Amino acid sequence: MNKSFVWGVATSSYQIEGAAYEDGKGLSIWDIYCTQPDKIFEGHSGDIACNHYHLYKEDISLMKQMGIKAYRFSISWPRVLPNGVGEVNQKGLQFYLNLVNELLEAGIEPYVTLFHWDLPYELHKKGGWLNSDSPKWFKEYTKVIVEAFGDKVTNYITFNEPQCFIGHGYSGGVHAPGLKHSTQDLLQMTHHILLSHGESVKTIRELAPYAKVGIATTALMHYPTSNTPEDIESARKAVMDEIFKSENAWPWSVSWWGDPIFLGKYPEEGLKYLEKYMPKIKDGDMEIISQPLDFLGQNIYNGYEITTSPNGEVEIVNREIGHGKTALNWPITPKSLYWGPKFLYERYKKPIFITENGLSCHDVVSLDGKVHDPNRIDFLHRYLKEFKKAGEDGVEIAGYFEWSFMDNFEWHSGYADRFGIVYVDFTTQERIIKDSGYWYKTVIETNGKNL
Ligand code: IFM
Repeated sequence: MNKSFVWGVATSSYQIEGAAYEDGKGLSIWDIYCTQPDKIFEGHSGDIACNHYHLYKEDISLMKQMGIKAYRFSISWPRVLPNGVGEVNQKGLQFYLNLVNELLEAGIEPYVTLFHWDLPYELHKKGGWLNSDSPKWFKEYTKVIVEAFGDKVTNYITFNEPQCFIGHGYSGGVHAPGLKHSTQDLLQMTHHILLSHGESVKTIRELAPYAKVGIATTALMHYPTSNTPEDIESARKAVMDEIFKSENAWPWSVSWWGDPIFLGKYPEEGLKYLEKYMPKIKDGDMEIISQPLDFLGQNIYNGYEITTSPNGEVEIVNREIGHGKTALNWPITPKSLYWGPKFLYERYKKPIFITENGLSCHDVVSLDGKVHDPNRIDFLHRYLKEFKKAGEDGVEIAGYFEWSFMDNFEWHSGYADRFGIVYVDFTTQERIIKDSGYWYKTVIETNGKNL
């Protein structure tokens, strides 16, 4: 990896902070959703989570011990603005200032994600992303944060995985706020979110011209079965275009979000199917949305192997019998970390950060008091090798944020799934660095030479 390659870990506010009802924090849609019966595994919630709100100093000290250079965390919008707009909750804001100060003191660079799904409930009541004021709300929130941080924070990510909070939260109904909207509504929300992103970027540029700004998108990252030009083209199409053919799958597409942002237009392949449901796009909207960015953050977990059928069609290859899976039954497909960045770099020509990658394992504390997670080490090693290779083959790879720093609240699976490289005992809040955490330390120390 080159010298400036950023080695980090990632988390998000609702998944780790806890203190859901403390110090003047307002409610988020996740606070409300978790109180509803049968939504979350065994009725879990993020009320306490990893109690990071109170234990952040200890957590940062662990990061330092592990040699971590950068920490990607998100801000709970309602902790800072309990009503989403208007009066600022100074205690909430102070928490993030303390966090940033502590990180800087430890020599760890903060990467701030502005939105990782915990929308203020008060804004939800006003229609949330369907409300045409939502870009103004997000702009105001961005301003509060960027003014407070000043030059202490030089890296911002506007949204985390719009695919997922729209796809699960407003289309599939399995994440907060648990709704199933029509395609028209979903496309309207999408447009407002894209405008919110653009307004936020403009605000960051005005107030913090020194800052680097990006977004973190996600998608299945498919890879070709062979290196023939046909198979590579089929895999590229499978990532960028084919998804529009499956009904209701479009929110999960990377190009539906990436093209407006990086190319200033919705993708033609998608419009073929969605044009008839599209909201009105006002003059100037696409300019706001396509503010130049410094990088693309991509969260990558897996994809399908793709081949080309005899008549030239894109074809998914069945997974081999007994293929590797994570504890969440997600397939293990390291090549996604080679081809995903490659396809994205070719299309958008921006340095790529992997803003999330990792897995859930059945981790336990062994008799020796340690947490042995060889499967996670093997997974990370295989994926990182592929990402490194993408860099060697010409992709500008800027950094890698392992998901996640510590075990946390995995949305509708509650605490049943453990994604951390640090183990959390959710009864005592004790933390134990897993074997993978020690392994990651050696990767960072050698700047990836040992991969
Ligand atoms: O935990 C989530 C995270 O919040 C968003 N990306 C995927 C992770 C694992 O499911």
